[in-house]
Amino acid sequence: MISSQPTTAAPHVGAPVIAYIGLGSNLQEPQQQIALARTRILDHPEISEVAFSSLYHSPPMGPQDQPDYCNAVLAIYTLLPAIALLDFLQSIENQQGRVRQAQRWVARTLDLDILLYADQKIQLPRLTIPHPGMAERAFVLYPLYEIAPDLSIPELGELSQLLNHCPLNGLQRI
Ligand code: ROI
Repeated sequence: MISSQPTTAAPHVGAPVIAYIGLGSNLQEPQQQIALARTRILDHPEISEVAFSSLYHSPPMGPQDQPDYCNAVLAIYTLLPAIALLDFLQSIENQQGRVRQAQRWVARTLDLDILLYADQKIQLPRLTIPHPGMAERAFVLYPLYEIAPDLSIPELGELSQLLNHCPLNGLQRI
């Protein structure tokens, strides 16, 4: 029998969640890479901007034989599940010429990291949230504090407390 009723349920549409994205670049006009990435992220129909930090200049963490970085943090509202957000951010990294190398911690045109996704803890092969190592990274904590000073981070506690234990390590607001 042919039914006129739809046979599939409407997709579940959840409430938007807030997510924080760390942006970093140290190749090919880093400030422009960051600005372009912000525009591309906000072009997505299921993402809207909550806040964007200043740009920061930071010496490389890790191997020192690479240029200094430009860093920033973007807060968004999104309807995308965390993994779909990750896929989208990686597609932007690829569009902007990111070359994935076997060696870790090398120079890159663009790095987009999901730092926080709502107040969730996520442990998947491709994605760990909160972003591992964020508590030790001045180039993440200070821009994050600029746009969300009252933030409390799952497992890690108050952002303001984390800052107290994180030296600037040469970080400078541009
Ligand atoms: N160092 C700085 N200063 N900023 C970064 O965004 C950054 N990203 C990285 C490593 C190589 C760890 N160092 C960095 O992935």
